[in-house]
Amino acid sequence: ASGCPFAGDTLVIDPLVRDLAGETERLRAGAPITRIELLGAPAWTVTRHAEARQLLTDPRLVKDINSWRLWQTGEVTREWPLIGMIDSGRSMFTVDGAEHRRLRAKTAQAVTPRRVAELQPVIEGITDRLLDGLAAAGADGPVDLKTHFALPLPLSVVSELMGVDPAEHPRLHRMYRAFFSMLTPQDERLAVIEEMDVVFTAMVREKTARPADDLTSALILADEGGEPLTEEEVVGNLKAMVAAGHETTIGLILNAVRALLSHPEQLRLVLDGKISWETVIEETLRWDTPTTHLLMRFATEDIEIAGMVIPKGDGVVMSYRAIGRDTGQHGPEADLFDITRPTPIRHMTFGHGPHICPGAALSRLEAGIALPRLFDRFPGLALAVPVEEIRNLPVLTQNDLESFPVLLNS
Ligand code: HEM
Ligand code: PLO
Repeated sequence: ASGCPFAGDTLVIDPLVRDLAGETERLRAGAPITRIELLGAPAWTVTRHAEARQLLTDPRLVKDINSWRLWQTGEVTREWPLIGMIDSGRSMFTVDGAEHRRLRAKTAQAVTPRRVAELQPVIEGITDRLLDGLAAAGADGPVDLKTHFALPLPLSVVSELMGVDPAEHPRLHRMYRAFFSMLTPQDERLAVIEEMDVVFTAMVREKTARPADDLTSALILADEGGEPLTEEEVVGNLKAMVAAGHETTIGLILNAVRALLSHPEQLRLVLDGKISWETVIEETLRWDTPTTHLLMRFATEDIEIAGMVIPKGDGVVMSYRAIGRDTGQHGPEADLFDITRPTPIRHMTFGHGPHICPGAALSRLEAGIALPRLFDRFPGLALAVPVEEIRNLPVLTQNDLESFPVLLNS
């Protein structure tokens, strides 16, 4: 009631994301491993680079929800609003060890930097088509860069990769919006989760009947050492790829545009060719991470770290936003956006260890095409509202902007 987000030493994470900057500051000011509360569920969060690096390769931390004490005791159930982030079916996102390698191998091979480079002409084509649409929509005034550019681009690219019919895009977008928003009533969210399973299972069955030249068909046909993936596993991987491909790269593109438009002297350096787009992308990834909090891992034993103990059965979150601004890793100016920083940018925004993001090369390629083409086409691009008015959606785990009004020819 006092408005103080701390209850004892527990930082209560605001599901409505009303003050992301303040929350990140409080996490950075706290211990490397901090006690948090996620919609009533207590957990730990990791806020520093070194500790995250260590824990992300610790086999005593696992993704299987059955290792969570609060799940075993029934204190957390399917009624908990964040349940879909954890109890999402069998896929590379929810298993560990040898099973994880089996589930992930085929996907990982398909998205190596070399393989995704083959998508370059496809991404360029999608980008240019979207820029035409953006120009038309923004001819006479402000236009939403999210709706017309940052959102459809990654969804179209991941759909091309996985073989998802573009006719499904409006429906997929509606489902993800409801899935991620913490304002969605839980019965509706559970219905949407069910609907996603129906939609993606139908897609997998269609590809099983008529394999095509896409990664979903390759996953169906894969023979992982004599043990092909089950239908549930293919559906799980497809769900993970589409959700992750759609939900994160939007943030990378919008956050880069936001950072540049609110640091015009740095934008100048980029447009004059003095600093590369690659540097812009890496600094954006570090400073304004698409993933705020990654849920969740569970301790299968007591784990001693940073002078404390994570008890067996407890849940552990990775607060990638705070991790990206760790002064221990990035220096005293870690909370400044600075593409001229003297030290190399070694961030952990794609994770680390066995679950490290398989889509990293793809999202870098997308942003590396989208950003220069956007500024090439609209050199006078400007925010249509003061930067403080660009707000986050009520999405606890993702750094998800409500909208992004711009003027194309200011
Ligand atoms: C996992 C970040 C784009 C697919 C992850 C993780 C992070 C991440 C932090 C989890 C690390 C952990 O376990 O703690 C990002 C960011 C992106 C991005 C910041 C864009 C800027 C993509 C794209 C795809 C993708 C484009 C698909 C095409 C996945 C999948 C996983 C994953 C399938 C689960 C991997 C596993 O658990 O083995 N990503 N990602 N991501 N990402 Fe990405
Ligand atoms: C989204 C709901 C799907 O049905 C299952 C799923 C798998 C992968 C998850 C994704 C969900 C949410 C967004 C995640 C993605 C992996 C990477 C991505 C967490 C739970 C990030 C980093 O935001």
